[in-house]
Amino acid sequence: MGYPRVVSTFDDLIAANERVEPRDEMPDAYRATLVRQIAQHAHSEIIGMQPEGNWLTRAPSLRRKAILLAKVQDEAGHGLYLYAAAETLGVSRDELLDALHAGKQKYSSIFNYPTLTWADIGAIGWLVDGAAIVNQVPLCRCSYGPYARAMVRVCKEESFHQRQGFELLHTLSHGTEAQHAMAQDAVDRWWWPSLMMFGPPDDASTHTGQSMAWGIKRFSNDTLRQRFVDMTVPQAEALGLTLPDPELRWNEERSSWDFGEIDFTELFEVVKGNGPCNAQRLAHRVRAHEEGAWVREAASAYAEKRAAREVA
Ligand code: FAQ
Repeated sequence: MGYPRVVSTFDDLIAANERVEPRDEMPDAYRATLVRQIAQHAHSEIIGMQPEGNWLTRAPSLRRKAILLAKVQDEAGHGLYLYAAAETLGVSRDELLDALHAGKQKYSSIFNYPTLTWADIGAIGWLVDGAAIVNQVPLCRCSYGPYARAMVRVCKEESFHQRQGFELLHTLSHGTEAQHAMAQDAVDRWWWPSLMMFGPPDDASTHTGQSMAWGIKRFSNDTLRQRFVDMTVPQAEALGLTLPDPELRWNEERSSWDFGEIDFTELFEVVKGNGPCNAQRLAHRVRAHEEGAWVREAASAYAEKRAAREVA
């Protein structure tokens, strides 16, 4: 930071709402919580390339293909910023990837659903990136410096992604009857899983209390979920699409939208590995990693050669 800090112990930094930096002392549990959350977040970004990657070769125009390619590349970049942020906590990228591949670390439930039609690409941009923004904007103020700074850039790119999803769905929704139906079907399938991205309800969330006390999370899962619903309902109207919840109602008293009950057993099943695509996503990820071994070896050999040349 550009100014000298007047407080230095971990508790002082948290109480003063200052950033904790990699060389600061921090409790083991704080470090472990951050590694868990940042690793899960990084894994989500790279596993999240698969559902959309599925449509790269079948995008309906060159313009749409170029946009989708750029978006999928952005997700890879987000993964890299996040692995780099996790590495400042003393874990290596190899360790984190091994944990993902062995099923010991999680990634977001949302990426275990299939992308059945082109409209799913719009629904992911609009709903999944929309939910990601609501969840991640407060993380730009997370107490851990490297995570917070990574989030600033990620959020800028996510907001671009969300708008491309909205624009894609808007085009379909105002196209032919079949295109409108395809857009509606995608929204019907992605709405509830998007609400589940925010995690279990507050009374079943294991980490929220401690994470909020440490300034890692700034809002609870339910607060952010409600914020997402409030933001999305008017957008659905602008799109000319219906959200698949007959209980959605404006609540004057709360100045918020009431919504129907979420089937959290589905979230817990998907998180346990029983979603529609869990096995496929992980197997693909492991295969891609193994097939990329030669690239990592070549990059290391090149780096060694350059370092030796510099010494000489
Ligand atoms: N999926 O006590 P809590 C993206 C787990 S956006 C899987 O409430 P916490 C962009 C949780 O880990 C998606 N697991 O946990 C993109 C914990 O398990 P553990 C990624 C879930 O951490 C768009 C247990 O349940 N975003 O990638 C989920 O306080 C398009 C108890 O839950 C982030 O990761 C779930 N949905 O709150 C990319 C954001 N929910 O570890 C490509 C950062 C909960 O004890 C294409 N993460 N669990 O075994 C967070 O904000 C938090 O970690 C929450 C969960 C809010 C996700």
